[in-house]
Amino acid sequence: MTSISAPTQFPPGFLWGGATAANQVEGGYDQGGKGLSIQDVMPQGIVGPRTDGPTPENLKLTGIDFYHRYAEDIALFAEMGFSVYRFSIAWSRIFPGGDDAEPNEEGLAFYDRVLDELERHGIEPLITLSHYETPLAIAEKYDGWVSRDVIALFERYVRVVFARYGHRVKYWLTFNEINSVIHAPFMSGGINTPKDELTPTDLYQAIHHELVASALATKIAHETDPQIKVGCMVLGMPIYPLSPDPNDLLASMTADHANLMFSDVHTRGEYPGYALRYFRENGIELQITEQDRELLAAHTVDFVSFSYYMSICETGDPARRLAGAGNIMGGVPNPHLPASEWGWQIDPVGLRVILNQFWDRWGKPLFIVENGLGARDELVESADAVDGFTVLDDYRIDYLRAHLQQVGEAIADGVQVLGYTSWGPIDLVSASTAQMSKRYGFIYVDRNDDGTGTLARYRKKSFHWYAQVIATNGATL
Ligand code: BGP
Repeated sequence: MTSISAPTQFPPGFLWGGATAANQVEGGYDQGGKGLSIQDVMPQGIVGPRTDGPTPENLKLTGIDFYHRYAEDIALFAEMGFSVYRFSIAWSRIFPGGDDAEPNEEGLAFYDRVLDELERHGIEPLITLSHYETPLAIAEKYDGWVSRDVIALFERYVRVVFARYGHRVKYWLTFNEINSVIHAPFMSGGINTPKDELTPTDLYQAIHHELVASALATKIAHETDPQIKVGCMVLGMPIYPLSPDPNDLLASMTADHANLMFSDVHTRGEYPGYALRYFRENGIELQITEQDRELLAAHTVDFVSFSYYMSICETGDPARRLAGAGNIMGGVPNPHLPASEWGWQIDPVGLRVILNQFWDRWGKPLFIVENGLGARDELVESADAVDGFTVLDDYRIDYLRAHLQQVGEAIADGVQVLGYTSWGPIDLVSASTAQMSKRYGFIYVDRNDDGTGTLARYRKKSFHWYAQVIATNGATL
């Protein structure tokens, strides 16, 4: 008999680690035969306009030089005891022009080396096929996912990737935060048409193409090896009603539907009724073929993964619907929660809530593949530190501990959670601001917003804390 007050146990084999994206760490934007990706023309992140070509102030062009320092960085992850590392393959390293007839061998060889290094340290890879880094040529020639042709181009890429790595990588994600395309069509969907000129039909047609491509990738993965597990990846964020007014609840439910639709299709294989109603009432007429329907129905995902940073509120009262500062998803600020410097409201309990909701709704294993606190860090000299310098980031430890405790609570609620990869275990270039100063890492990287810095790595206080959490499988939380 187990005691009711027994401390939460993370299950044996729970995967602990961290997550990055190629465009935010690799650099080497023009090396190894890589073509340009949309990130190479986004020097100001999602807030600013794109440029015609790469410009020197774009920090992503050089990133944190993971392209050359991957072995050193993976060794540091291993030192923390990572059992999983989530990273993305830059599509434009494999198909530099987007629609090339043949893949770029140098690009493929780079990820062979990364996988070799992970294998040496016994770290399980978790690969994102597309993390906000559509080849620029696909954005410019095809308007990104608006064009049905992009499904075939993605298929070409995915077939090459599974043929090459499918035998050694068990966990895969298709599109990073697929639902974010609603808010950031260029970054998320490679859609070149400016957001305010994009018709709702084109936007949802692009979404439909991504959903079909995701099902196709799942099919190819399972054909490659039935042991492979494929997950969808959504930006997870509880949307609370601002008050008990039923109209606020209705507004939050409706806003939530816009996000839930993506995993509903991924897990159930068809569009839910509320989505069909939304299409009807907004004059959205989608081209959906019989083959599309069959693919969606037959190739649902094995698990659902999501990022979790914050929650927001919604209200049915337009006068109270203010924009959330620095929050790409909009919404109304919650008066009960503190916020990070960038306006992201900190809500550990919301993570337990969303884990329960997702588990109840889909009954699929869940994987938290991003979570963390973006903060400004100060590197200080320390005689005790192995590197001579460190960051005393108790604020980050507090944030992560509070969130992980809620993961433990959700596990105690009966939710099946496969693992947890914190976002940016090593400082990297921020997606929203395109700067270095919004840091998430356990490892500090000496690089500044103006591009200066030695790129040297330093263990922060949180590095040792996370190592301890992993070593005890969460018992020290
Ligand atoms: C998610 C993205 C990541 C990452 C993270 C933190 O939306 O999947 O790529 O960057 O958010 O965001 P930011 O870097 O803007 O703080």
